[in-house]
Amino acid sequence: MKLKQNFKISLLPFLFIGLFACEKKEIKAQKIENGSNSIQIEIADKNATVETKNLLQNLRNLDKNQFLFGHQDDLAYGVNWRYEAGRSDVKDITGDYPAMYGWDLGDLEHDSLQNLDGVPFDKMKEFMQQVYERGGVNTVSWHIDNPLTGGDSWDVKENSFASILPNGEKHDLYKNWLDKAAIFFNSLKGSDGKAIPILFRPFHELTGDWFWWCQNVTSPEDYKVVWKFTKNYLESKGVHNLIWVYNTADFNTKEEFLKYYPGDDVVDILSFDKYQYDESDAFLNQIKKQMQIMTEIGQKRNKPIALAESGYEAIPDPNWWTGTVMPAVQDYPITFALFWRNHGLTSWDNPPKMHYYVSVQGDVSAQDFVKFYELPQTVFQKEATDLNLYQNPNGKN
Ligand code: BMA
Repeated sequence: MKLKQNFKISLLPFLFIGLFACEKKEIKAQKIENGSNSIQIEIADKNATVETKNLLQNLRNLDKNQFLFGHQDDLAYGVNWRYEAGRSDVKDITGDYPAMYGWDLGDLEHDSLQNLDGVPFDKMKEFMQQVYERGGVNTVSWHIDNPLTGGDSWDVKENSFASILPNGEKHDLYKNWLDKAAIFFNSLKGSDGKAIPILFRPFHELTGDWFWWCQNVTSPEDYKVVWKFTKNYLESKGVHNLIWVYNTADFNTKEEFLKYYPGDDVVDILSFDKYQYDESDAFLNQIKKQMQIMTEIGQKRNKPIALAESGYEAIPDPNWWTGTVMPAVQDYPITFALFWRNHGLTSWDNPPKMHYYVSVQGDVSAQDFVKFYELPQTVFQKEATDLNLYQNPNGKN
């Protein structure tokens, strides 16, 4: 649409916001129309709760041009604050919360009161409840310590993964750790008394070489056995609120992406993680290739796809959100894209540096993040609430 030349400049921003809002509404209306006749998917857990099944189906039904925007630890802390009720770096800058919230269980295995990044587990539960109450989505990863060495997730010792196999020397310890996860998952209840559905992404970034479950120290067979064991074991403990998310780091071919894939019957969503590290085009070129590969696999197997983690530390590029993230994902039907945590100044680097992945006020990328928020493709909390992600897309329940 061509705008009149003499249109009052001061009104232009309002017109644009209005146009975006209309476009957003149109896409949503299409989505709801498509909802009833869209492809049904089978959830991996045959006894999954109704809300968990509904969530998966609603993610599947999301308009292929739209995706949920997610942020790790969003409600717990931001670049310049820690534990202020209701605060969020995303909300500070856009006026809206993310639609998806990432949390990590690292250190739950030791009965620690807080996770590896200092988030108290009781607070995490409260945040997850708040998210569920307003119709947002929670996703969980687990930087689980190395059961063989007692080191952390990054302790890449040979045979660590094999040690948790059903006949392995650390299998009982692993079961003990899963018991704690089961208690945690079973304790997540909304004010309606229903279990809060969680997208669970265990043993993530498996094609990397930095975790004790990665491909350099783990065989595909062992990975698949442990995945299935983990799922069965949690289900045997009454956990039925999980959507199982398969996740890789880099890959170049379909075969590489699927080498450790434990099977269509035990996985609900396909995903990979990808970060930008420098100004070159490498990130954009590679992520598009990977998106294309994952899209084809997802279509063939009828699995929703996602960018489970991404980011560019401290976002030095003023147009990163609309100039790189959107070109990276807009041609592919991803259901969500989650950006990593806004820690702020690190204590573990010398000299300390800024470690955060969503723009804050005053950043060179701040305006662009607001533009990204306003795009019809990006779904934040207000829109997610309207989508009723926990209700039956066909109108029942
Ligand atoms: C990494 C960094 C670490 C953090 C870990 C797990 O990317 O953010 O500081 O401990 O993720 O959350």
